Amino acid sequence: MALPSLDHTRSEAEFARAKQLIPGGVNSPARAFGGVGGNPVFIERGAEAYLYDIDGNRYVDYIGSWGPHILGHRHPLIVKSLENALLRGTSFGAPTVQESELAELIIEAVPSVERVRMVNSGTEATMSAVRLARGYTGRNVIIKFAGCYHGHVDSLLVSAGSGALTHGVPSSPGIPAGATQDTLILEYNDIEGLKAAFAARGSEIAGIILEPVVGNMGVVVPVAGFLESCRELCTQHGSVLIFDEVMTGFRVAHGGAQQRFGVTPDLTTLGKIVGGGLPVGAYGGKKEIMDSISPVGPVYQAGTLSGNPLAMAGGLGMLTALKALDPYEELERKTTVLTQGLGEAATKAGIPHSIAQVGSMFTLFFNPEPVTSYSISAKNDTAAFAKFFHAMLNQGIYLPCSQFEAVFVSAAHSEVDIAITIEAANRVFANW
Ligand code: KE4
Repeated sequence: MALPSLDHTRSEAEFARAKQLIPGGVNSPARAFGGVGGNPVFIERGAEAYLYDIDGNRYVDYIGSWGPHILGHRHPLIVKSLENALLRGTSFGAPTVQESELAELIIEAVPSVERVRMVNSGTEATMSAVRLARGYTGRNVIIKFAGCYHGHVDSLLVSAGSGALTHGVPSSPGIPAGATQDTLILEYNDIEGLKAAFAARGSEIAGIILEPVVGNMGVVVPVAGFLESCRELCTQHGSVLIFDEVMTGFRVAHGGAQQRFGVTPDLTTLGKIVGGGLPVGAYGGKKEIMDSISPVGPVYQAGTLSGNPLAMAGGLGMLTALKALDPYEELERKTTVLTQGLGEAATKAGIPHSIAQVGSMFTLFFNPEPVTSYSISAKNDTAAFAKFFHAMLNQGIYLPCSQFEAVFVSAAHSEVDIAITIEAANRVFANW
């Protein structure tokens, strides 16, 4: 049976227009369909578990804005919080009570965070956390792991995942050697390699930054002992352990991956969910370390719209709702039904694959080998993924447009949505 194909006439026209105005027609390369070919669809609106494009097509949305919409689009509590904030104004450049209220909810949810600073993106959060680790320790070397993506920070845009990996530029031009000479790149899940690095240069290492569950190589789960080794080695050598929980924070548990895996970092970076769909990043951790940040200490970081009232309202609506609803058990159950169904469909069709899932984030890899590191993820059959992606899109299923990303399930996805998705995959694989 031939698979359907949706009409994308208006999206194609708008994409042609956008490309005359914006590099690649997008304000973030991850959206450009570079990893799957074809043209992005232009979205008119989102509601609950669905996106509606400008050609009138409806999609079950499994990106959720690349992570933020864990409760689905336009959750009433978030909308109400934003509406109330808008009545008071959009930005003041002065402290507001709402910034303290969001800080309290973050500190309550993530006990390792004793002080927290709001910024405007995950990139700002990781950039600031790395500067803080260096300023606090007086050391320069930062360890990152190949395939992890921490935003487009100069010193971290080396062997990076997500869009950098998708577009084949894990180490971007335009970054002087001086910015990356102190960035030590290791293999994720390689405990012996980590121990060797500390044995050789421990006294120089300001810190480690890692995704405690990787989303940006596709989902990669830490092997037993890996996070614990990062913790122990940082403690032994006086280095700062930074968990980049921009994606995993409030996603894999209310307290993030550090709660789920029981390993406590010195600093945590947050983003995505913490803004409820508005631009919010945050970094926080031990008071002793955070007190090095201006104006208390000498490490400078600032931002005109940091703690912006509308963004705070988005975050307050989201975290208040998550605290009240506690959706995590049901989210994980629904996601497991989906991954089992997708796995059975691929197996029935004899398609080589593996699946990695933590909570409500997962990746269906077109790679039979369990993906535990960048070198393995680099062997993914991206052409097969692209074929799957478009065939699903044309059945109204909107997946991340790259094999090196995570699929996100929200509290708004119904059992019917999950069943529709599994059925669509069976149709795609039956026509493979
Ligand atoms: P932003 O600067 O894009 O808000 O956050 C950067 C970032 C930092 N750390 C982690 C673990 C992240 O996943 C991200 C951003 N994630 C990508 C998607 N995997 C953002 C999508 C995009 O670049 O458009």
